[in-house]
Amino acid sequence: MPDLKLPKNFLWGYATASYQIEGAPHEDGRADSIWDVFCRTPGKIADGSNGDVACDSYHRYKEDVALLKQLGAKAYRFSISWSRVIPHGGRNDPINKAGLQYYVDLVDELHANGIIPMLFHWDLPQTLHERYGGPLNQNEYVQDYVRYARVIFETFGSKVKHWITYNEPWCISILGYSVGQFAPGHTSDREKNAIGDSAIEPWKVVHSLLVSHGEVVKMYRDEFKQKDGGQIGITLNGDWVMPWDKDDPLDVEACERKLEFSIAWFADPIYKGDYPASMRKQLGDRLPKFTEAEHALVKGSNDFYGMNHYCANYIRHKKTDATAEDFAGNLDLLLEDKNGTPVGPETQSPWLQPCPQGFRKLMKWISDRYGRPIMYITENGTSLKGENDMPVEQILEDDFRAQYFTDYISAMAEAVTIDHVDCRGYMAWSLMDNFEWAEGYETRFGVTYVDYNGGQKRHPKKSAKTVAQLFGDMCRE
Ligand code: GBH
Repeated sequence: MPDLKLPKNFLWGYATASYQIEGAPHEDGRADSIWDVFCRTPGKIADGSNGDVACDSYHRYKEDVALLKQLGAKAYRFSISWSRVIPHGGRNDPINKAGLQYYVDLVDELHANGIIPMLFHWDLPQTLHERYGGPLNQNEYVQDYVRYARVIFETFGSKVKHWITYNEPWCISILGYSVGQFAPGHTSDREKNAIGDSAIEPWKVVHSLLVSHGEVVKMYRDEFKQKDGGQIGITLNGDWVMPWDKDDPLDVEACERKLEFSIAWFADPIYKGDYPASMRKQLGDRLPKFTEAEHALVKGSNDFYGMNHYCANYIRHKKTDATAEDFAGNLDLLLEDKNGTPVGPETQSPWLQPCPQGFRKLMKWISDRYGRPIMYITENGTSLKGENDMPVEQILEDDFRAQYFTDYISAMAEAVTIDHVDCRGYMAWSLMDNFEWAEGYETRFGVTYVDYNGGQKRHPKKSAKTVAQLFGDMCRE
């Protein structure tokens, strides 16, 4: 075991997201986001729940900042709810002072700690969705997003040194507009929707997100960066891939294609200036083209790469020529190999099987492909099979999660010390149990147990101690 050292100032901490923790969706002038509406659709959320109360962090943010400090965290990655700040979202809609104040108070409470806000973690103002289809209408959407970002940058100034424009555009696009598992629940891989054409929605949505990311980064660099001294980037999700049959060159190829469809779809335009050739080959004209102006905006638009990472999957090539729909629905993703050997132990999340070495490999893949960018791990964590049904005393002894963090954080430190990946921070998902989207409250991801029926009390689990210990030991100079 090599001596895994990380710099003393390595920024480690925890991540959350607005809709998953805040509650109070209609307090102080906030209007619906697409998630408020989606949760009201029968059958969409496993336990029929929603984010109406969640962890009540809207009222308990002081307690939660105290919790972060108690856990030793140096950084907090949270997200700002667009619907709180500009309830109807649009560039001509009024700013909601009370909603904005919540984040001002939160940031003030965090003061010395690393403050990493995200502008958008899936909760698009419902009005924008109804008005023009949100990101399906690039021209309208980009202008509204830029104005929202301007309001935020003007408010927070130099207090924030790391901004993130988007969380996981893959999920926004594929799960929201193709598979329909997430808000707004479009299923363009199977049906024609009222807005947009069938099977082109996901590719259009991403084009809008990338261009709006580029516009916001340009604005930040032109008008704020110098005086505020901050950095800005986007966060992408991505799991590691292994060939179903390592002796089948087609499976090996499919692995690379899978990474291109899930990561390079965004990172290639940002670091290299265009979508990957494999996507163009397969999607043809469905994949939008960058105009010269868009190209100039998007290429080079990252001060750092935000990486969310959870697991690995076995990948098997399609027998016939795959179509856009196959990839949109992510059907080439398989969890078991031929002998039925799972890639890792089961968790509560059907998509999540731990494979720590995959983390190191993917960090290196990203670092190599994009010229060794500065990276921050902006989410990493696990659920635990059956956790929600265990007695509290057992939940607090979450050895499985503690082991996950030990293995994954070590794998990251290997990527840094051995592979020389320029990763400068790590945020575990999540500070506390919270609303796990379509899985409701049945799946817990926190290092802190939240007693939803017991006055919302927060009880740190064993894994919280493990994470602090790991970084305490490693962050030496
Ligand atoms: C993150 O997304 C989110 O940012 C966070 O809000 C969430 O709570 C956390 O992870 C835990 O889920 O089998 O093709 O449908 C998770 C990343 C990537 C997980 C896509 C689900 C679906 C794969 N997601 N994945 S598929």
